[in-house]
Amino acid sequence: MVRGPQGVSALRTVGGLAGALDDALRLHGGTWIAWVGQHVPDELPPETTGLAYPIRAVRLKEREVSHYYAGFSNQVLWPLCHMFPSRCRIQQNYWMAYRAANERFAATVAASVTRNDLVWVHDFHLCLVPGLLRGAGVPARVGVFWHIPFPPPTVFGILRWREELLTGLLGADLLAFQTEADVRNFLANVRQFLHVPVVDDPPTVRLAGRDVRVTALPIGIDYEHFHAEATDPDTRERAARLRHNLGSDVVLLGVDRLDYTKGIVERLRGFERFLERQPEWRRRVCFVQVTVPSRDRVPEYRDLKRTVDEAVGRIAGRFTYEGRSPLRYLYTALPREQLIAYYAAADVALVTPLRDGMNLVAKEYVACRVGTPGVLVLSEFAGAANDLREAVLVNPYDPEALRRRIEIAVSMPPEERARRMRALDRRVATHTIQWWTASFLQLLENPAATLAMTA
Ligand code: GDG
Repeated sequence: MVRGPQGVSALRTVGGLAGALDDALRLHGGTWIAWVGQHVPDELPPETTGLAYPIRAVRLKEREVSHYYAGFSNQVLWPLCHMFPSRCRIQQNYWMAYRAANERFAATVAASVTRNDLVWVHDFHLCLVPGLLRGAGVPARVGVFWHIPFPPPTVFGILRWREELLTGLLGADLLAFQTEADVRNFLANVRQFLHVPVVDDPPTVRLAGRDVRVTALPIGIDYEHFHAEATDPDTRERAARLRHNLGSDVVLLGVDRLDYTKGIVERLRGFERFLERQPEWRRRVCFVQVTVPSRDRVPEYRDLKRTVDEAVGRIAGRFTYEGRSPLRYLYTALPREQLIAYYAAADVALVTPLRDGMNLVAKEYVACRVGTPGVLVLSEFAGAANDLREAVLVNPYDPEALRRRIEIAVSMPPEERARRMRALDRRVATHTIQWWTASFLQLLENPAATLAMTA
């Protein structure tokens, strides 16, 4: 939220988490309880923000935000869950701030809900909230969705607060993860560190007096929106203009928040290797990498920006020929309609994170490309790879594998592109954001329910 001369207004954060919550609230109604910055009133009705639902603000001081959000959330849980334990900055003061912030969130929720409400707790920033709500005797049902990967006990276990975090999560009635592998990892942690009984089918944690249902629920996208936008004549025209301006036969695209988990540096190395080894493609391809600024409070993200800038400069310097570079780098958040025009313009999407809970960019690209089949090159380590098996899968840690997959993608015959894209499209069109939100709410209301395949 930002306060301007006209009052408070909402700025949309770019990223999978905020987008998913926004969609869920628009579809089903409710109140978003959130930290929304300083100097904002406690209650923000839709008329003041332009959003479709009210916001109830949780107040956190600047220092609390820096230790709780930039500290414990982004420099401990984020790297740990993405399997980068050596990037964790494990500090007691971060943990204290995390606990205090979770208490503030829980107190605001407790003051807001009644018996028939459903409380949807979102992500790794709020692990302790379900346990706090249960401890306070809050009568509503509580579900957690965990957007990022959940690591195995060998990795999660390095945290000295592992028992508190797991116990906090188990305050919920429902815990949903992106993939079956995340569910298995979570249950293995519960077995190993809490020594409570766990049932595998359906995955359930048996606590004294109650069960917690644990499930995989892969997040989807608003398929109809992306599909309709991508086929709209204005978008097609914009995409044609982009292609013309890029001036190449084949357009490759990468779209990510600036984050070390997204494998941007590794992807650039793979592309550089492709240009080195395949000189015949140098003047025929253009790789557009869109990178959205992210978490610039965290020093490591500032360092990453420098490393990416250097790689971009090196590749452009080595391979620009007669004023045309095979690499275009955009460090910005594009308006949604422009992003869709890029999806529509790209023959190949390079979605190669080192680790990702799901990755919505992969699904958005598919929804935009079924009419004019493109090729999705997808990391084996993205949650999306579980579902999107017809993509060209790649190990993003291996530059030679990246080079080879780029070569396969740019030379793929049209019939094979179309066959793969049709299969991918069916999967993305089935497990949409509407299916995901409805399934989550259905399971939260009735944990014994079985999921329908479509919303
Ligand atoms: C987290 C998890 C999980 C990107 N650039 C622009 C832009 N975007 C939008 C995309 C997409 C979203 O941001 C990115 O979502 P991802 O899933 O790719 O990645 P994270 O932000 O890391 O999301 C992830 C997700 O939560 C959901 O559960 O899939 O694993 O890490 O929607 O379209 N949007 C606009 N301009 C851009 O330049 N407007």
